[in-house]
Amino acid sequence: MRADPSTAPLRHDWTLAEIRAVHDLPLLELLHTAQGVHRDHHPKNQVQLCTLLSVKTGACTEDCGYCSQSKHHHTHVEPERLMQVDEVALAARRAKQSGATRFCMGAAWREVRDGQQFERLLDMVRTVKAEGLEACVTAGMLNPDQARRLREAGLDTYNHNLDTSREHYKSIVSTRTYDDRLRTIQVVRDAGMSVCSGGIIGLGETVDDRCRMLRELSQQSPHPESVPINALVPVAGTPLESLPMVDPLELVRMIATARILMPRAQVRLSAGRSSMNREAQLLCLMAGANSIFYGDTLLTTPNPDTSFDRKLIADAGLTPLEPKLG
Ligand code: SAM
Ligand code: DTB
Ligand code: SF4
Repeated sequence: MRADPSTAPLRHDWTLAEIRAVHDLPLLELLHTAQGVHRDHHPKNQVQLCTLLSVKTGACTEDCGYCSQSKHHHTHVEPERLMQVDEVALAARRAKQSGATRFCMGAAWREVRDGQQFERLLDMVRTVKAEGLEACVTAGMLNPDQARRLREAGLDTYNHNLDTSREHYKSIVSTRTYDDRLRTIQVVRDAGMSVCSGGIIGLGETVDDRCRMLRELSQQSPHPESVPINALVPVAGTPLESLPMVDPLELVRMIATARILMPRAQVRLSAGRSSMNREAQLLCLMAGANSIFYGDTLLTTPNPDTSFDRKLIADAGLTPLEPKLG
């Protein structure tokens, strides 16, 4: 009799060569394997709708080469102060009415600082939780006390991406280190929140860099509960503005490999859908993606509009994950 795959032990010791071998499988073979793992661990034909809101936009002191919100780059983004809690409450209510079950708030900070703004962020978390939504925040580095207070406010998940391999990271960001990222992820884990950590492809990295990033994530024990895979949205005025668009099939490979390495994680098809056709997006879902961002903008860049996504979901016979009652 076949052992129950959903309770089988997970691996944390994938080698680079093994990951690369999975990643480079013939595409149909890779898709078949990834879809098998997906069905063993997740409901079939389901997609979670997540809403993103930039609660504090721009003027970030970090110099992430891809980001529209760094004060080191001159982009279309006009800095905005931290939003008011009632504005966030309204956005969360709308998100829930439109069918989203997860609400992700982004703040363009290098790190969270104690004080009035942090108190307001905690209130935002309480408001989102009061709507019965999963709540996720991404706001830069955290110390253990801040992580504990976010957890106590009801925060489910903190997002902090590794973005790329340790080796390539230095060419993308100079104002913080890979170890800074790993430290915050550990602080989130120690506070008892779920970890959302993934990366971006299309930053001029090699395929080995992509596989190294997946090795880094899959070595964590437990695996991150949530793994967002972004394709670079090139933003005019950033150092990476002229990089070529990612071939959507490379995103499919990345999602499939993440699915196989981290069978229970929620793998999230994140930035980059605006430049992909429906068929490529469906291949990403076939490869094991659990969710999409739903709403006309991501943080500062466009996302497919909701009518496009509703039609995609209907035509593919997908079921959005049900909002919790109450
Ligand atoms: N300041 C916080 C931090 O450092 O984690 C959070 C905000 S940041 C906008 C969240 C993530 O969005 C980044 O780690 C990156 O992976 C992704 N991201 C940002 N700009 C992007 C772009 N132009 N294209 C694709 N992904 C992007
Ligand atoms: C993640 O990995 N992707 C989301 C979320 N986490 C916060 C953000 C994507 C941002 C895309 C660029 C923008 O809109 O500014
Ligand atoms: Fe700041 Fe986050 Fe953008 Fe980096 S990715 S510049 S830390 S907002």
